[in-house]
Amino acid sequence: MAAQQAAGAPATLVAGVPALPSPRNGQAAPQGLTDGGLVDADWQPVLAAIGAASSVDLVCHVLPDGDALGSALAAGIALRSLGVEVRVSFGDDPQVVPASLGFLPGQELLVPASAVPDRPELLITFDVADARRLGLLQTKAEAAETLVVIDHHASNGGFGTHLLIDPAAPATAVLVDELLRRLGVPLDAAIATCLYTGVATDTGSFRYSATTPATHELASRLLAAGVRHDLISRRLWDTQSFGYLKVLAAALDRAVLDPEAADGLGLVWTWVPWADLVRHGVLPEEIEGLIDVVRKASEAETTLVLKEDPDGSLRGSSRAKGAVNVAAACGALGGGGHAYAAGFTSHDPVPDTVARFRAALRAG
Ligand SMILES: [Mn+2]
Repeated sequence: MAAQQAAGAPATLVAGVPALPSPRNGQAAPQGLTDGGLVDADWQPVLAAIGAASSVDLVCHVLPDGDALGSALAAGIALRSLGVEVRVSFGDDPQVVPASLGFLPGQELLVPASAVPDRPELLITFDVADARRLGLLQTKAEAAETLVVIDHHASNGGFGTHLLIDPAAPATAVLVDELLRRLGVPLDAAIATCLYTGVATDTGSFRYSATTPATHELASRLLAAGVRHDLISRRLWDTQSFGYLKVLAAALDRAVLDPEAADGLGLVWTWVPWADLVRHGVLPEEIEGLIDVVRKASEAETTLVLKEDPDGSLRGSSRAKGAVNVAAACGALGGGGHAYAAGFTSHDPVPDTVARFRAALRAG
């Protein structure tokens, strides 16, 4: 769900929530199949490309969350079952699967970015809103003969040869479910675990507004396929190191409430210095959910958490509750994402970054 952009991102590439490059052809969605509006004509060339490929590379964004990695692994397990040679990868070095996602099946398919061919025959990206979010794999993806983009970020400007982008979908995993249905691959417990992790992650356990009856219908099918939703939930949301609690405590102590930001709707913000992570032995991916505590403040429509990286740059994550579009504000700072969850990278000091974010909120 986090949508931080690659370091050094120019401010012009992602501008708010642009119109999509027409993946829908103006036709109605098949009733009950998906949350959104992709139609047969969107899927057909992708199914044909998969059918014709001798190997497929499945890639998600750097610092993967449950939707990104769950989607890529689900597709990997499914394509493997069809006898397709598959590699799953993401462009971090070192490539580290977050501890909270350690239970995901299919990780034997993971290869380092260096093992992805320089010019892949068919490469599919999952949950990647912007080619720069491919990290080390950006160049290889852009050199692919066929580059399929499967995503649900409204800010996705479309960077592939085939776009399966549906901003109405609550998770990329929902689109992968549709892909597998069209490929004729039945849900098994392993695939369902990956997809459930994606949907549960991006809907905040089916709480966020993008959750629809179709989302619950999918959850029903996933549970019927053997998903242990109780264990997944505990791993995703209810398991943290003691060090994390100390980092959280410091971040909450540092939090500032600005009731006048965003047209008087209020902003709560805080930051996490890299030194806090070092001191308490906490990895950067462990604090991705910290914002969910900060954003509970009833006085604030908007939440901003700045997380310092070792090089001093700040990864900004922002959330809104419905009245403010943080994708637009983060877009103004060179990032992007969803209206209610977006991010950016800043190379300015904390006070300057907060001031720029505040100004972007005010500009709407
Ligand atoms: Mn997602």
